[in-house]
Amino acid sequence: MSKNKKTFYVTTPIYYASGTVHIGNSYTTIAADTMARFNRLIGNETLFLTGMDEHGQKIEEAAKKAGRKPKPFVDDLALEIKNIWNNLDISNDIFIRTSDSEHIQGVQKIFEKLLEQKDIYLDKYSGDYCVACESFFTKTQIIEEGICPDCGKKTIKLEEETYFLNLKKYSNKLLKYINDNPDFIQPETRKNEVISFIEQGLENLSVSRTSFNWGVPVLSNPKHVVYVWIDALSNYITALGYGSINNSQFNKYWVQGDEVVHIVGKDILRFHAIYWPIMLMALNIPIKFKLYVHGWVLMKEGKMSKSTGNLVYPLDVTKRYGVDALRYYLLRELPLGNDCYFSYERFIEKYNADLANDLGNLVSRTVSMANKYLNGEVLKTESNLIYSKDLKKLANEVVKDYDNSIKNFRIQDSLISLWTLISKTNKYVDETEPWKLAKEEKNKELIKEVIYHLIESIRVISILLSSILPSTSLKIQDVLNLKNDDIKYQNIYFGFLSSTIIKVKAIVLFKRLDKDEELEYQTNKKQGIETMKVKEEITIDDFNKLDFRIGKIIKCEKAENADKLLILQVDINGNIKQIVSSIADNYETEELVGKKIVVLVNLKATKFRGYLSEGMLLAASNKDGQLEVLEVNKLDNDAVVD
Ligand code: ME8
Repeated sequence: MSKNKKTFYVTTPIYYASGTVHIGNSYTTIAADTMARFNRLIGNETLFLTGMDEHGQKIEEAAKKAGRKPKPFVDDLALEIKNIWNNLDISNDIFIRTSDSEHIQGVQKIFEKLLEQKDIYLDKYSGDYCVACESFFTKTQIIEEGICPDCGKKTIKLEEETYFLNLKKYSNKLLKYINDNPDFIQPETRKNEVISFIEQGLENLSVSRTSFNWGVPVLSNPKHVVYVWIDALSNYITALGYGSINNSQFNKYWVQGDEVVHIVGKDILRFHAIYWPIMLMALNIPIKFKLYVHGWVLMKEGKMSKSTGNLVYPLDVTKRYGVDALRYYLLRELPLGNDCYFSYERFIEKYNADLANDLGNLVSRTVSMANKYLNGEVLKTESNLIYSKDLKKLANEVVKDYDNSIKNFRIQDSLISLWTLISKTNKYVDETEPWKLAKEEKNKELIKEVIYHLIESIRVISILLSSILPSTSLKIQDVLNLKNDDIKYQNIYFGFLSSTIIKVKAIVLFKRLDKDEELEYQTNKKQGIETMKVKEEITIDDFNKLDFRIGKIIKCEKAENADKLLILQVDINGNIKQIVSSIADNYETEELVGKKIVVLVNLKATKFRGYLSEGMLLAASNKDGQLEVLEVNKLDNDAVVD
């Protein structure tokens, strides 16, 4: 069968199920999502894998600390993390969990195969182990006795019967592979680190544990569980069906696939650049993948990590500033090969400068000018003005640059390049000064040209934005009323758009933030003080106008034509009032009868779905949609509220 589409398989590391994810881990996932979206956009058959690393001593201990058994503990976390990725617009195709039965079977097959061919053998291990990194250390690697050289936490002494994977046997073959494939590990500095690590001499790796049992049992010797990194690394192929009956995805995306990309942080370089390719060599599977290694998101106190507690959680940021603001910050700030810092101060500065001012302002002023000068109707024109020619030229160059950078995982560079087009387009407005042109009838054609060039540039920008800020891109494309063909990558070249009619009169993509106010909010939040957002102030006279009474519910029934509505008969000191309230999701009818509640009785009567409502009951609700009516327990229904 002939293939006409290139395949692209991209993975994130699978995250430890020891706690929820922070913005550091979110970077890895957002970066992988960006790669996946871009490859889909350019027409590659794309598969995007992420998931959770659920076995091992670290997770067993975390569950124990939470007073729970490991499986329900990781089940809950899996739901939570899937929900977070969903919120961050992560477009993964597969979410693997190492507790999935297909994965477990795959790992067991891998282990037995390596055992059978004697790449794995049984012996004794004695040495240091870091539970936090789930990592063994040889004497030469330990710098300070009892301390993990990677994370600085205490190591434990292990003495166990264990299986070993023969790394030494493959070390020269791996070195040769790395040298023959210069783009296997990127950036270069990481590659050099790996080479020097191998050149110092590899020790064979302990690949099973007997002192706990939360893991994949070794099939032929179940008192051993497979070492968590062997279990975890295998996910990249078990997720494709390796080791199960249906391995068509494995053949398509791996064996015969065109491009396989693993994105990982620098802390897990060794596992991916040494253990994993050696496992593949031993299994006689082509190495196939490229490894992109990124740096860390640091806080001023150091690396953000689950164990130090200096964490920023993604939803805390996105709830206040939007998903695309977080995606933008992380992708824009973390260069390939280096670290970056996160602070709300910098975040707000970048938000205001790049999103609200540059991008937001460009779209909003263009939309309003298109409406004002052309009634929203935009038609293709020639590029007569020198400024128009320049803009067109730059747009086409940026597309090439962007494409080249993102394909090589230089996402920061691709954003920098895209923003040069955004700035240039803003400059184009200043250069052409449409408001001046509009003063004279003779400039009518020029105005048309300027607006067309602005819209066309924004169309190109929106296509490139779709991999990094998917929802902003969609918003722009919707407002510009772009058709399917207008947003295809093959049509990205400047001048493709033939016509459009802008849908709205005005649009604000990113509301400008008041930096001081936001920093105060974040400081208070850190100290546990939530700043209350209150409605417009009222006076005591305003308040006195409201007539609240206590009423006893004497009858309650469901509305016939509206699922959410309940019709209540409320006795207020002998007067019966009918109140219609949308609380049917929260209460059974009989549950409410007899309750004494607070009712606003002087609200103008109105009808809901044909039912007259002569007031309003008071209730409290939370953000999850839970709702509770306010009750009075001691006083009778002749009491007044004041
Ligand atoms: O390592 N900045 O899982 P994990 C940037 N289960 N990236 C960060 C970061 C930070 N502050 N902190 C963590 C594991 N990361 C294993 C992977 S794969 C077969 C098994 C990144 O939850 C980290 O570099 O500790 C890594 O890429 C990812 O989050 C997963 O971290």
